[in-house]
Amino acid sequence: MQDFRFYPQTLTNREIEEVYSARIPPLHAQTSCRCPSSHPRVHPVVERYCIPNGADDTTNNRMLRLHPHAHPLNYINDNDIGTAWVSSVFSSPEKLDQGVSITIDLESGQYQVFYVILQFRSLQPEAVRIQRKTSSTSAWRDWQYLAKNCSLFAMEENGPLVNPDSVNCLQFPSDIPYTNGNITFSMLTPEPNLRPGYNNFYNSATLQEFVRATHVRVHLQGQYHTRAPHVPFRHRYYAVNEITISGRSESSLPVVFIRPNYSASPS
Ligand SMILES: [Ca+2]
Repeated sequence: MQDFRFYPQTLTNREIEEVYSARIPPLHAQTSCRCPSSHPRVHPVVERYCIPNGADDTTNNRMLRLHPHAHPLNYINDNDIGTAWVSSVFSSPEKLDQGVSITIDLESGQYQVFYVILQFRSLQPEAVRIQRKTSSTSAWRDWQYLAKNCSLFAMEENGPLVNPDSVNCLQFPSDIPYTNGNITFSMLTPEPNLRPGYNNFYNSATLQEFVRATHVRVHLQGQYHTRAPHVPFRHRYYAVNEITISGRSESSLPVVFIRPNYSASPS
């Protein structure tokens, strides 16, 4: 005999899983979903679009989830280079010098991180400070400084890396593009100085400790070009297409792209 039950309404996939497994699946909150009832499904690959139920991924019958001029923070990590987070416009060069911090929670615990890549749509900041935490309760530790003039941080340009966990300030190249530039911090090979022990990673406990992180914080300060006279203040904002953090958990060998949680202050 089968045990048949009838319900006046269709159960959702989530409810079916709860009934059969007695387990509540983890909830993934999407505060900016807003897919219309005609296109109720978030596109599985390009999350900025909604598509009808039953439609193939390749359908042209799709709608933007948000207004085309919306630039929410989750666009900074939606794996879509066509979307960007945009900060508010800074009212003065002084406010721009104070900058903005983007905090990244790697969520699933501690990772060995090998790259942090920032892809900008706007004019680039003149100074970037990258920090890490190795647990939710530990203090922030400096990881890398990058700047047009490292004197801003009272550091020398491209200073030597004496130890595997030394921190220096990398000077930005002179040919910074107006748009679509990117900043890459490579933990092991921060050119032009290679990190001591980079080619002997598994035998350097200090270096293995140096790449560990549960949280990453990126502080952007100042901006190229907008200090010049007659530049309209409305150009004083940051727009970031993607922040990519590449690393791996210590129990798994392949390098993965981490999909973390972000927050920004001030936005
Ligand atoms: Ca994006």
